[in-house]
Amino acid sequence: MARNKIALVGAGMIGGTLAHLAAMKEMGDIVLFDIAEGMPAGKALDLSQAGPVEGFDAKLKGTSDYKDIAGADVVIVTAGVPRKPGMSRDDLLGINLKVMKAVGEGIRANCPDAFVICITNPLDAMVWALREFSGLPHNKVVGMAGVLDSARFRHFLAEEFDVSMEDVTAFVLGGHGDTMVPILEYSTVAGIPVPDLIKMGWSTQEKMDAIVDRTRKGGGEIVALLGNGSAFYAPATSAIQMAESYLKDKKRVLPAAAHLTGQYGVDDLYVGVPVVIGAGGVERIVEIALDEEARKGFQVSVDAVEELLEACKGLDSSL
Ligand code: TXD
Repeated sequence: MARNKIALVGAGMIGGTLAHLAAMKEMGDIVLFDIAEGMPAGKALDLSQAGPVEGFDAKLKGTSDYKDIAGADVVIVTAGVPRKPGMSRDDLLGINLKVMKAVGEGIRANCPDAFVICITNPLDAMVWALREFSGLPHNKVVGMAGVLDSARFRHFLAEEFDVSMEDVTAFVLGGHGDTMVPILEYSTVAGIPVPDLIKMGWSTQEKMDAIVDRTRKGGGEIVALLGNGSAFYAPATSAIQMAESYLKDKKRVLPAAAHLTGQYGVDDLYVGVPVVIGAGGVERIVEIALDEEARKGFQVSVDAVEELLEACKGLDSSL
């Protein structure tokens, strides 16, 4: 059986880390695509030279030609520019929208059967636009944010409870970062819900509130520390988990920005919800009953995504 092919569109900090992880896990042959001259080829060559030491067999290629992503099974998109001082939200939106258009057309022409994971910010709007420009079925295009947000939440909870990260599960809904809605009732340590752990005296509501707040601002905390750029290790590993679930038909239940068609009262919008990812792409959307507080929090996310989409439609008349 031929190896899988993984195309990474955007070979920057996350793209390079994705390539490293995918190679180490022998997920398939890897194409690093970027508009930056030489850089993707340099990363591909550097990573190839790690192969003999690590003992992985994966062909890596750097390119600026969309033809090289032909036949990719998975495409992970990080292409775009970060917000720079003096740049308005709409400036950023306009630039990254154009990037999504080029990437979407590249995917449509070269690998229309791929499973596509978008990471570029502002995530919930960019994944929607990428789906529109690529024309792929909605179940084959998802956004990565929830796995990262819940990983941050799980890390902080495991620290607070002083237990293994492996035994902590977290349930998050909604948009990336600020508008994330953690559901404590469904977040557990070895199956014990967080509210029960509070009753058991393991922590307090105040500490949980502080952890939720820190999780929401998790991206900003890292940006401030790095001083130049944003998080890349955890975002990359989160997207790899989603790609593996598709390639191995694992049917993992993971939070992702998925296209809703009435679930949670939302129609034709990408919002973060738990989904089942298997060989069919997004095979199922997990819809739970929300209490009043969660519903309100979720609505804030939905409103924020809708507002961004309106801005996108104003910037590109084909949307
Ligand atoms: O949870 C999440 N979704 C996120 C999202 C968590 C962290 C970071 N998040 C976003 O991912 C971040 O705001 C960015 O929009 C992306 C990628 O982050 P990264 O840190 O990898 O950014 P880089 O290092 O700037 O890489 C982006 C690359 C860079 O090499 C550019 O040359 C390239 O994108 N680029 C392009 N590639 C292909 N095609 C086009 N048009 C293009 N334009 C820029």
